[in-house]
Amino acid sequence: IELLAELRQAIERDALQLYFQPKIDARSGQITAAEALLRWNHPSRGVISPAVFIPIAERFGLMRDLGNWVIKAACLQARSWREQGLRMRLAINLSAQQMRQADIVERISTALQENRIQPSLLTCEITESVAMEDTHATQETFRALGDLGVHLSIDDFGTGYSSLAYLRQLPAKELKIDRSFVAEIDTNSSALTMVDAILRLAHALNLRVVAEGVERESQQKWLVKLGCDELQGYLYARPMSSEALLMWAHGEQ
Ligand code: G
Ligand code: G
Ligand code: NA
Ligand code: MN
Repeated sequence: IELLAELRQAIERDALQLYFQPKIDARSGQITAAEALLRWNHPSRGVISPAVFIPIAERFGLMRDLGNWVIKAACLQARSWREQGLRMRLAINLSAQQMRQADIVERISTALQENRIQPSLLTCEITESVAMEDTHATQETFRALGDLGVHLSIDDFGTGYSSLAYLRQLPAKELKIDRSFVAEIDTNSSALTMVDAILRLAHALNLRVVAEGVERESQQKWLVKLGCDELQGYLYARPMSSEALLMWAHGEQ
């Protein structure tokens, strides 16, 4: 298909872009991290969502090149920010296939070294459903990333089927509460109960908790009251270009 050939070209020609969305400390309001989110500005179709083209890349063998491009570009950006005086964690998303990619940890390790970034300053976000996959390759990657010193984050938490025993074994540092719970936290008491339960569980396991998709002050109020550690969403900032994030961060702090 046409889109596939164009995506291949876009990777080769660096025609992709990373946008970044901050995570905010719930107490201080300071930026703690920037999550890299991939964007493809197609010459005629406009901006295409990764929700559309990542599944295509996975299906047709392009995910490896695409994922490696993201890893390099994100680390390069983190270095550039550091040189401009902006220090914060960097977060990237890893797909199911990337977790099974044999040299994924080596790729990440190399990109960090080349840009002199400490592994502990990188967070890899992996969705709950992928994290719970007990294929040998996925679990091996989990362990090796933990050994490298990279922080692991369980993304979209609450939508999969975690067993508590399993969750306890994962070398994760962070858990992100899925947007669907946050969306209803201020209007639906069962969503509130879920978020409260997730926070208690996560804190008992020594995980930091990020709420994603925060759009309203009433949601923020509940999340702070329940003890959520970090917040992310349109209420604070939409995903934006690296230049915009630099300006935003300097304005905030
Ligand atoms: O940013 P947006 O809402 O368009 O993202 C849509 C989906 O694509 C989200 O699930 C997000 O996690 C995923 N995504 C965005 N960027 C990347 C990336 O660089 N790698 C992977 N694997 N997934 C990404
Ligand atoms: O799956 P993941 O959590 O990585 O997806 C991140 C996606 O969520 C990005 O595509 C981003 O554009 C989107 N997003 C970020 N903040 C908000 C928000 O406050 N509301 C909604 N609806 N989407 C958001
Ligand atoms: Na994410
Ligand atoms: Mn998420």
